[in-house]
Amino acid sequence: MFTEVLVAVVIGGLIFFLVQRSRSQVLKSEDGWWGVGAPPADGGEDAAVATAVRPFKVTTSDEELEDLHRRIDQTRPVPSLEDSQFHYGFNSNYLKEVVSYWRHDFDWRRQVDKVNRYPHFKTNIEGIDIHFLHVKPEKVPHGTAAVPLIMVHGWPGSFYEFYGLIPLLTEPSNPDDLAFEVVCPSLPGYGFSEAPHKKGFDSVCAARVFHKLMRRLGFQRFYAHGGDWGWLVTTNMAQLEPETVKGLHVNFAPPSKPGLAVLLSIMLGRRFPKPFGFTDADVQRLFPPTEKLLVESIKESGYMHIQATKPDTVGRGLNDSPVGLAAYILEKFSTWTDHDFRNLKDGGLTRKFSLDDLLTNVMIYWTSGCIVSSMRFYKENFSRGLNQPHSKMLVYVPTGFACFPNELMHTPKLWVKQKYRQLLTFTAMARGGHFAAMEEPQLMAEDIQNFTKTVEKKKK
Ligand SMILES: *[C@@H]1O[C@H](CO)[C@@H](O)[C@H](O)[C@H]1NC(C)=O
Ligand SMILES: CC(=O)N[C@H]1CO[C@H](CO)[C@@H](O)[C@@H]1O
Repeated sequence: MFTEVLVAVVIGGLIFFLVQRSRSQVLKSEDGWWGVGAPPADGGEDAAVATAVRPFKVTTSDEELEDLHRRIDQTRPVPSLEDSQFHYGFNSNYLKEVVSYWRHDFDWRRQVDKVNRYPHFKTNIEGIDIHFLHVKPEKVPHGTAAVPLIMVHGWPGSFYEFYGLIPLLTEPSNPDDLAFEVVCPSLPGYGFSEAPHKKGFDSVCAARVFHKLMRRLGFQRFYAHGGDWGWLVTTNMAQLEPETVKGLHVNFAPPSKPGLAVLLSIMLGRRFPKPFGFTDADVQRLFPPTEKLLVESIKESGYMHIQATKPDTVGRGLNDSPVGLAAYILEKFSTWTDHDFRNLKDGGLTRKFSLDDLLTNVMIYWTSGCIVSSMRFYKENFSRGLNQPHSKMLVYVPTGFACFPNELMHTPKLWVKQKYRQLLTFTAMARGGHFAAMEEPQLMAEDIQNFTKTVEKKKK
């Protein structure tokens, strides 16, 4: 009897110790330098100059537009196969229509004005210029303060994906809603953020750089939102400084290191959905016929293999050809919004987005010449293997998950909870795909409101 009690006490103590230890685990990272050459010696440059936050505006010129038009005019069309729709990639016949719109109707100067609607800035961190938007609410409800929120995009998106969402958060129409103060950076190597000049800039580096950005702007604690790579970067932010991130809201979360519960649910969940909390929709989405699952993932992951291995080769072609670049980027906006769009002649592109918005995102890649550096982020992430400290580490920051039905990889609540141990809200959304912030800004804004209110209430 005594030994049993002793054993129980020892085991209990051990579990308590392990749980406590993991809860206080913080991801470690060391400062980096991504500028050209060696970092400046101490006292070289004036620190105030080096860390200044400078206003920035997107600009264009006649030369830029003439160059673009010349290259578009010289494209060499390829007839698409009969009845191939979007199954062989971006349909060439439809591409002709998109490009004709781009060449003759799309007004980049007008779009530049729209992009400049919000205040842009740049500041140098770890040797590279980081571009970001900083949007403050015009008024905050009496007796409250604006809620700081960083929003991080992914590939092949940009800060522009958030243009529909930002005003809903900064100027909410419902008087009971919180007013957010939004910081929206470009990932290094994306859009107007400078590309790292050295190897090794991964999601943890991006997370560290964005923490430095938020500190420089004077935020002690803030919320974070992300999808696609933005999911991993904001997750790493929560792991680096759990005290600083008040709440984490994501709409993408593929399991990085499936634990026992996830593995069991994969093996048994189809026959016994209840114990795993699987809904009918979960079962349908998680367990298509095995062959279909395999074929689908091979069909749709080729881009990832290229970008994670030889981004600089194919990237050069895209950087020289606006038409090639548009096809490469916009194919994703079609298929990742709805896989069934591959059956349509026009890829369903304008069912959810306007050509003006889609081409503005393409122009951000084109004018900044960032496609190669944007693709390299895959290489830095995958070449060092999947078993990184951050993929094993759990997240204890309050988390909200928006589960969109057409997301690339479906993650049921159980799976999200395995990683995010304080999952406060999990919303099964009525509609929307991978670019949810751009496709369904209203739903996303509502969910961010609901989640943030839940966190704020809990604190009181
Ligand atoms: C947010 O909360 C409100 C009130 O509880 C609810 O009606 C609405 O459906 C929620 N919206 C989302 C997107 O979660
Ligand atoms: C080096 C690195 O950070 N690798 C990560 C890339 O992303 C996956 C998740 O998609 C992680 O599991 C890896 O650890």
